[in-house]
Formats: sequence, structure tokens, C-alpha cells
Amino acid sequence: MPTLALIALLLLTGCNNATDSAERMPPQPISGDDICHVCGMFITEFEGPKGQAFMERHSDARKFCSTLEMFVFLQQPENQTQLRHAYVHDVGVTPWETPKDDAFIPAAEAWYVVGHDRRGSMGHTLAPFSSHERAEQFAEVHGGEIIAYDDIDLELLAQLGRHEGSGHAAHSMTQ
Ligand code: CU1
Repeated sequence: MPTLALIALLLLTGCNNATDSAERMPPQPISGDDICHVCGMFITEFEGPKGQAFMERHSDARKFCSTLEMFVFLQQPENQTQLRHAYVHDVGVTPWETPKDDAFIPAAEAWYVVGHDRRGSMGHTLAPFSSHERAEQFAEVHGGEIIAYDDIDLELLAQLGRHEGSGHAAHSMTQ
């Protein structure tokens, strides 16, 4: 049925145009001046993977000192509906101590190691990887388990935060 296939292809292309190329902004660099949207601290002063999120009606990314902090922010009900897309550092290709701007990958496509022994700005932070194999190698050395973007919820984030005895995640977070 070549006609049906063609229609399906056209529909797919239409979708991509509407959601992706028009809406998806490239990741923004994180400089020494950038402060965390949640805690207000200078982001580059901390080790570990960072995150940035593009929200509805804002052309500038919200930037975060750790992936944990970004996800706690994004899981707030009022923010969940406003998210367009987010990026995280792929620590499979960039140094944990000083993650580089060219290592940002779409957050929704990453694997995450949680419960490992490395630390980010506020204690525990989710370690993102584009490669499942790299995530496994990291978990072999640093412990923890591998989860997907869709597995991340407030309950998990609260567990990871509590682990550190940090009350940080309890701050009120709105745009
Ligand atoms: Cu922060």
C-alpha cells in the first residue's frame, strides 16, 4: 500500500515540524555568571552534572546547579505542564569535576544512575548518560542503579535528597 505509507510519512513529518524544529532550542552555555534557578548559587563553582530547562513562554533556559535540583523543580505540578524540553550533562563523555557545554544531551533520552557514591553541588545528583553501557560501567565503579527519564518522580527525588540529610529540596519552587 504505497499510498498509505506516503500518508503516514507525511503525518510524521508534519508532527516533527510542529513540535521539534519550531520548538526545540539548542542548549545554552553555562558561564561563571550563571546562577542556579533554585538555590541562587554560582553553577560552575560545583562539581557534577548540571541541567537546564526551557519552559513555555521563556526563550532563556532555566539553569540548575545539579540534575537533582532540576528534576525536583520540573516535578512540581505547576512546572510540569510548562516544560518544553530539558538538557543534562552526559557524564559518560565529559569530566564529572568540570562538565562541558558540548556535553548537554536531551534529558528525556538519557539513562540515569541513582544511588551512586559521587557528589554534586547539593550532595546526591542523578548521573546522566547517553550510553547505557557507559552508565553500567559507572555503576560498577560507583554503585547505584540505572533508571530512565520516565522513572523519575518526586518520591524517588525525595529519597535521594533525604539520603544526604539536606532540606534543600523542600524550598518552594516556582517559575
Ligand atoms: Cu542550585
